[in-house]
Amino acid sequence: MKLKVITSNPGKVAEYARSFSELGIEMEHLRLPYDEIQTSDLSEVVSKGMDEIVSKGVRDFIVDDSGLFIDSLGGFPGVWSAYAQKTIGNRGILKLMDGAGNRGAEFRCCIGCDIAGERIIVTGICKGSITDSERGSEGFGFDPIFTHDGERTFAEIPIEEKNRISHRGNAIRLLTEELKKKGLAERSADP
Ligand code: ITT
Repeated sequence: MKLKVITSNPGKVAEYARSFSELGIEMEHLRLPYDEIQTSDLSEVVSKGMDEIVSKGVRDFIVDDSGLFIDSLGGFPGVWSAYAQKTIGNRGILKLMDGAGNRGAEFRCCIGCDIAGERIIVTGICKGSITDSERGSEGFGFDPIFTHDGERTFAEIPIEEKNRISHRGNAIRLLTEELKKKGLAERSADP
C-alpha cells in the first residue's frame, strides 16, 4: 500500500516515514496547500481539507491536523496551535503559564485518510504537562516544553520513543486498526 502524506511540516514527515516503514506502508511526501477552516474541532478541519484535496483529483493520501491543548489556558492554543507557534512561540506559552498551579496539557492529532475510495478519520491523544523551561533539540514545535513522563520532554527522546507514546503514534495505531478491518493493511502497529 502507498499513501501520500500531505503536510508542510518536515517534523511530521520524519515521524510518518519511521512509523510507515515499520508497518510496510510506502510513503510519498506531498506539499499541497489546503484551506484550514476556523473551527474548534480538529476533525472538522481535516474533513473539509480532505474535500478540497479530493476535488483536486488527489486520492490515497493522509492529512494531519494537530494541536496542544493546555488545561489552565482553557484548551489554548488548541486549534490555533500553528498560529501560536509562529507568533508567541514556546517562550510565549511558558510566559502565559507563569505561576500556573495546574500545568496539565494534552497533544491531539487528527489523521484523515483517503484510501481505496474510502475515508477514515481518527484522533490520537497524549496526556502530559508543560515544563518550566524549554529542553532538548529533537522533534519540532512544542516538543521542548511538553513532557509525557514528567521527566523528559518530547525534544529529549528519540523519534522511535516519541512514536511509541505520542498523539501521532496513537493516531497511526488507530488508523492501522481501521485499515486492517477493511483488509487494507497487513502488519499490526502494536509496539
Ligand atoms: P500542516 O498543517 O501543513 O501539516 P502544521 O505545522 O501547520 O503543518 P498543524 O496545524 O497540525 O501543522 O500543527 C499545529 C502546530 O502544532 C504546529 O506549530 C506544529 O509545529 C505543532 N505540532 C503539531 N504536532 C506536534 C508534535 O508532535 N510535537 C510538537 N509540536 C507539534
